Amino acid sequence: MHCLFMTRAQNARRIFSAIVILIIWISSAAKAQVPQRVIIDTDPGVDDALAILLALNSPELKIEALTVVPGNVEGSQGLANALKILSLAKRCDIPVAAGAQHPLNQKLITAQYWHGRNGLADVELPASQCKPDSRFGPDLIIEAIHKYPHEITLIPVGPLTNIALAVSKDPSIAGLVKDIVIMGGSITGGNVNGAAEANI
Ligand SMILES: [Ca+2]
Repeated sequence: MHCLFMTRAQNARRIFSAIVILIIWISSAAKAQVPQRVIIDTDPGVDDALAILLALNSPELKIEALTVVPGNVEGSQGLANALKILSLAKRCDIPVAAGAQHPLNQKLITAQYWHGRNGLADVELPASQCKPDSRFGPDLIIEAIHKYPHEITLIPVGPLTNIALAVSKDPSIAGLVKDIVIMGGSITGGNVNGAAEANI
């Protein structure tokens, strides 16, 4: 989640950071001959939308699923956005699953003030041809990690609620996941207060 006091400069840095993190990771993944299996856990969000489109166009990655978490927008809006993004890219073959509908221990604070009412800068994408997967996002994460042990890299680019739920339900996945690449934290100060970053 973003805070109400995040400046445009902070948000620009955040978007830039998201893209840089993915580019650095994709660059390392590119050294591998086989596309890396990834699950993107997301709260789209303009920045996440760009990150998803970048990942979709990266032959180094095989996106096994998108799982949606509330953050920049509510879960239902995030799910609609994720579906529209995949539909736009003609990738309805990738499962998209709704996850948690609220944070575990606090009230949801969204960021439509920055990302627009629909979370995508109020750009109206065409209606989605993709349908949501019926599974609960954290269950899908657990299922995929057991299906491909030591092969799945998790890429949470929103609050970590779905990851927390998945690990709580099945702690064994912690030893079976290949890697986790998080957009969160900061080395220069927070965007919620002087020290705290929203996703963390
Ligand atoms: Ca995000």
